[in-house]
Amino acid sequence: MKGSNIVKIIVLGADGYLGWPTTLHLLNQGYEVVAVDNYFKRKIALEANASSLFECPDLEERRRRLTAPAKRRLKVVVGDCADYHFLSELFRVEEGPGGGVDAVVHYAEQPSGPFSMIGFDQAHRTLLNNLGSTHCLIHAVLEHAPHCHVVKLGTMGEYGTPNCEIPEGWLDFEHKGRKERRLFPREAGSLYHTTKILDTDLLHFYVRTKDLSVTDLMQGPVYGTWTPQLEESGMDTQFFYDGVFGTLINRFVVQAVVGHPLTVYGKGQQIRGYLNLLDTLECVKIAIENPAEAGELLVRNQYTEEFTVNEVAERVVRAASNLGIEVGIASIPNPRKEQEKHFYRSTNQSFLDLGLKPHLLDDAVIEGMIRKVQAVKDRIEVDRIMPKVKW
Ligand code: USQ
Repeated sequence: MKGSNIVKIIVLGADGYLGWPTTLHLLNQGYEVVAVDNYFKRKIALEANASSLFECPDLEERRRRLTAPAKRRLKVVVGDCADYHFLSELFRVEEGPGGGVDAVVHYAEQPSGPFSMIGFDQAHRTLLNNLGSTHCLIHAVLEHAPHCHVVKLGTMGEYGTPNCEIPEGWLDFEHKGRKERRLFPREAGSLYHTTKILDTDLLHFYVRTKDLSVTDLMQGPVYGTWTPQLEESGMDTQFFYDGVFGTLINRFVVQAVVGHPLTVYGKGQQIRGYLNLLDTLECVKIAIENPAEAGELLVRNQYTEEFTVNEVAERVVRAASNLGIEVGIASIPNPRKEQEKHFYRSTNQSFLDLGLKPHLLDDAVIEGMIRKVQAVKDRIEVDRIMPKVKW
């Protein structure tokens, strides 16, 4: 369904760092939202001796604390998206006779590269959960809501770091005198990132054979703690800083607050495309409101700025210093197998063309994050900072 006709959106993985702010953002836009989660991430975080820096009640409690009208338009369902009977029943009920599910946002995946590389058990659960939830979703949509637009969170890490420019999903090429268009070759750096490649292939197969409508979002590492709706609700989103679930900028901010030298892995010349949490929410909304056609796989690159790890470290050091915190930078042996010095060029033109106004990583943004983290400094467990998973 196009643009303003959209009414009901299901968010899978609504308990997470992105899922809850996305839910609030969509409610704020006037949509009805069905927020689904089985708290898998909370469970595996505990296994990995990690937990959110900010206290976060579960989804049912967060819904209870919301005020109308958002509360009225939010339904919370607890269940496992890799369980077909659960997901199929959810779509059957929500599709109902009176109104359909217009879009589903699929975040219900194990999101950590390091977790997926701990050992067989973690790798296998990542594979089963991520591919399982995507496969169940595809069939639940086909069975009960075939018109429903699937907005799937992928990762820029699917592309890896090729020695040529990364397009938005598709590569037009000529081989032995004939022209063809295929998905850009992908090569990931962890088992988790590889499951995202496999997800894309699975979705593409059902796009070709069953006319599924899919937008695959190639997202870079996200940073940030603040959205207007989080502030208004008086509740934070989950925020990790440990070596397994924490991502670069969020980790560096926490490290600065406790005066831990910023953990640059290896040479620190690894380049990634980063984005503010605020821009994730806006990109997902734009993707929902500009859906793929039936039988189309739309791929959009979702980041706003490219940095080396060293550049991020220097910015965090500077912002911390503005607040009177002096912190150093430590280059530590890279726990990951990844290219540390490489060519990197990509494009995020499709979201810019659709009106995205990026929130860039300036001193004020980092300072705001530092202040927010300072308020819960006592909760930071310093022994969670150094990376312990190696591959
Ligand atoms: N890095 C450091 N020091 C640290 C942490 C990370 O130098 O303390 C480096 C890493 O080696 C890597 C870069 O920073 O080169 C980014 O690492 P990250 O941990 O922030 O991001 P990554 O493991 O790639 O995964 C995160 C999310 C994942 C998402 C992905 C987008 O956990 O869910 O898919 O970002 S992307 O990186 O574009 O694939």
